[in-house]
Amino acid sequence: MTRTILHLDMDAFYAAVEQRDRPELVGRPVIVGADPRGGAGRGVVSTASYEARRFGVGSAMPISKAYKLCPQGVYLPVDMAKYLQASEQVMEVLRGVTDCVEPLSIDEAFLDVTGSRRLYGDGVAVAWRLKDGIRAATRLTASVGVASNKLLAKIASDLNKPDGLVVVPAGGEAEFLAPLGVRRLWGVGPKLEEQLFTLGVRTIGDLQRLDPGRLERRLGSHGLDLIELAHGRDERPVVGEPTDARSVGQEHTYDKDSSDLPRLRRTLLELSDGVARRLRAAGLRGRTLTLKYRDASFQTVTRAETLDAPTDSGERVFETAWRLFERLHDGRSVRLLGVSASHFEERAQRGLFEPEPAPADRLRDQVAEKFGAAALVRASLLGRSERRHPEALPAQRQKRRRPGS
Ligand code: TTP
Ligand code: MG
Repeated sequence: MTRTILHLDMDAFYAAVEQRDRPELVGRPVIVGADPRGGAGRGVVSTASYEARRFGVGSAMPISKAYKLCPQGVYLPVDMAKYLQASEQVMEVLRGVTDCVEPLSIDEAFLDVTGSRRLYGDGVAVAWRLKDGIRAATRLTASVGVASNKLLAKIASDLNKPDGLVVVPAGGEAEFLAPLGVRRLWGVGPKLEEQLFTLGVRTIGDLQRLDPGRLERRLGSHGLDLIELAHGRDERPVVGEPTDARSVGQEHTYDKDSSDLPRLRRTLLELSDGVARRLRAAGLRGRTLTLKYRDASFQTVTRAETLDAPTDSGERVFETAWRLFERLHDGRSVRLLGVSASHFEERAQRGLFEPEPAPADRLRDQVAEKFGAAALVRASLLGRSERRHPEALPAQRQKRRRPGS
């Protein structure tokens, strides 16, 4: 079956984040990297906005040279924490359409969306979904290439930057590549490009027409690989991130940092329920529960507690998460909360005298299975008006009985 591979790359990433956060910089040449010190600065350019690129400024250029080309530019230091946060949000959007996401750097990734077609439509539909999702989450633009393999997807994403979307029709790979320069191909740097020039090869089309034997004599087996690529043949798989089988977790990033205690508590309740539901679905119980807490200054702390008996109960997970939270929280604004469970035991090992899942948990699973997780919301997660109509609640929260109390 033809695969559908996407390559997504953010536009002028560091500079775009800076322009987003300082609207007065929109439309101006912005250069992120070292301090130019009036032309005497050391270090190199990390990236330049598209406005600055018109002056010839680009990544990896000495900052002194950039200053010569564009003295009127706005020069900014690298603010890594900010770019990492945006990167994390982008990758979260990508993981929303498939588990098969292979990040290549802070601002780009491959996705294999072959299996997402039924849910989200063809590659183009998924590409739009990602671009829109990224814009909504980060107010940044991304360029996407859609193709049948990695080589073509990556070339395509670069062809219509910024805010591009380029599709390579399946079966049209060689034709698509033919007019492009050989430097576009994987592994062709300035040296190899020079060697190919001496053979009269400038475009990928020239390479397609070259006698393979001749190229093999010149470049060895690498020559044959090159011809494969020139025809648009590339079987490399997208290597998804290993799903961490050692823990089951869920986290939530607030759109706006929050110090609203009832809201933070509701989030923890929701996360705890989600984690417990996933444990039960996998037939696992976790002995260690971990809380992840990130404040507005991007400081992240995790705190864990090991229980005397492993659990898959939403109540237990929440009790523990809340206890850990109360010990940490001092009224700061919170950016992200996460709950995870680890140190698993399989449910089959449930001891003779250990309790079955609480009836409320069992009912929650049945409803979630039938209507989706969102159908089932705890009373304390609902707003007032909803609470006045309890018939809308498929399951009522059971009064908590603490063991031993
Ligand atoms: P790129 O994706 O190569 O560049 P870009 O996103 O700035 O611009 P575009 O993709 O639209 O052409 O790199 C992503 C970020 O990585 C970039 O914003 C800054 C950083 N970077 C460096 O710090 N040094 C470098 O030499 C390069 C190439 C990138
Ligand atoms: Mg980029």
